[in-house]
Amino acid sequence: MRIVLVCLALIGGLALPAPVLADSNSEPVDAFSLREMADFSKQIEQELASRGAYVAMVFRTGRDRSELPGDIRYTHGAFWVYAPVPTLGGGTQYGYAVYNLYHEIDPVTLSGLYQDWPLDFTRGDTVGQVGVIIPNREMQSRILDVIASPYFEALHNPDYSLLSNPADARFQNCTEFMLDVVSSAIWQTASREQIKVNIEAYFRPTRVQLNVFQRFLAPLADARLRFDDQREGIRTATFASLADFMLAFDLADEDQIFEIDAPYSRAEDIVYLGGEAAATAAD
Ligand SMILES: [Ca+2]
Repeated sequence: MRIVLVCLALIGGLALPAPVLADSNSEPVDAFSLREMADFSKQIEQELASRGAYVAMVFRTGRDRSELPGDIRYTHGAFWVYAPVPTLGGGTQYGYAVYNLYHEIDPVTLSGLYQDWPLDFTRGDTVGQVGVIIPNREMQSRILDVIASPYFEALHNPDYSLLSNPADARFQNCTEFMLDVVSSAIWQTASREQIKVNIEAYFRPTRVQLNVFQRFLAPLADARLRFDDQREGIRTATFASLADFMLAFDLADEDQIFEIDAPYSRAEDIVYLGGEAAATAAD
């Protein structure tokens, strides 16, 4: 989730504090016209519906990828849930509601859970591309149960860090929250302590390289970068590491992990799986 967006600017250039844009918060970026973004949100909904998805994990980037470290492609992720949606005429129709963890604007080191809509999601996209993981039927059902239960809020830790370590309970970001929800669905527990133990054992995080200088300066430039929870190197959860995890444990099929391009997409044509996975596998 936008986890990685702002950090990238810091990590890549690190010369200047980056302006806080479109990461894991609810502020729109509006990089494209409202019509284009509305059409793209519909395109995503139609693709999910055509695949019969009741629950999908969708990712966007609020920053240009050249500003993101390594192979990180997305800065925000959220659950899209197929549900009855109120219409202006007072009726209902089926569509997707989006369940997000967003960091607050002030202070940026705290987060909240917010439900909004597909257009809010695409208004935070700067590239015209989203990443999607559609869990298998059993996992969709289990994730839906967690979202609809008190577990969902119990799994939220409002202490926010952009590059939170997914195996450490101290901080959380949007992607880690999604991993925690998936973990709760797998192991049928709301105990964050137990979930962190299991993530340490079974989840291979994405490694982010920062030199000593960057590691010292980055938190001064961006309060959302907190490294107290990191030990050797920096580990975080990303679209790619979540996708690898879902595949490795048969929680999603390979053809249900994909990207969707808007007609106006600026995304480079590269294969997303493999880079982070390979780097992760190498350690
Ligand atoms: Ca954490």
